Amino acid sequence: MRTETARPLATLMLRAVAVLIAGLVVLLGARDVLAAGVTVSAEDVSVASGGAVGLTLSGHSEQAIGAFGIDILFDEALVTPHSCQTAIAICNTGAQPGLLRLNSVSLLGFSGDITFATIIFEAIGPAGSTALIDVDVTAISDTVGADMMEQVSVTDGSVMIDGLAPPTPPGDANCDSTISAADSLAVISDLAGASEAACFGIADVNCDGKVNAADALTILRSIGGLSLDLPAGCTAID
Ligand SMILES: [Ca+2]
Ligand SMILES: [Ca+2]
Repeated sequence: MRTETARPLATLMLRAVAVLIAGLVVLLGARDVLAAGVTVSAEDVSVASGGAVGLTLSGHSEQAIGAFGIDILFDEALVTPHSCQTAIAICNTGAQPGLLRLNSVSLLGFSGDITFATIIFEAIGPAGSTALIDVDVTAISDTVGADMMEQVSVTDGSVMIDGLAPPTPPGDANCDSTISAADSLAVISDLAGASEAACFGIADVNCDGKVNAADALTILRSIGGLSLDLPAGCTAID
């Protein structure tokens, strides 16, 4: 009889240990998921020397992000930021040489798939060089201010400079390597939905973070040699 009682007891104990181990595995797994809870990734893009290219910084977070600071470091001898398009942050393209700074705060927060910013870089380095785009999350918290740094996983990006295609300077909305009235028309036509401008993304020539009719006007005024009202750090197109 003692043996028959001891066997079910041993079985119960084994089952309890198995449940405990399973629980630990689930907990450890949950911690790993939490550890990779926020992703911030820069693209790898390529552009001809002398041209401009949009590089998007995007990511994902299940938990709402209430505030963040992101530094983007790059070799200023190879690339220079022309403008920065973002709907959720203040973007300073001229924080320091080789440094672009994004800062944001939101009471409601950002979650799900997030586009932090699209930066228009001009490739000023020689063909064959590659500029590392170093992403550094300097601060991040949830909507009540709790730190989320331990959840962040960052992927750096790069701008590969090649000589394969003719360069497309900022404002060259139709990608024909020259700035002309055709670019102004291309922007307006795209906005109206009449035809798509192949390089619409690099047409934010007044550096206000969006491409609209004001950019079409700025292109025309630039061509005509007329005065421009550009914010500090926004270089006029040639
Ligand atoms: Ca053009
Ligand atoms: Ca603009």
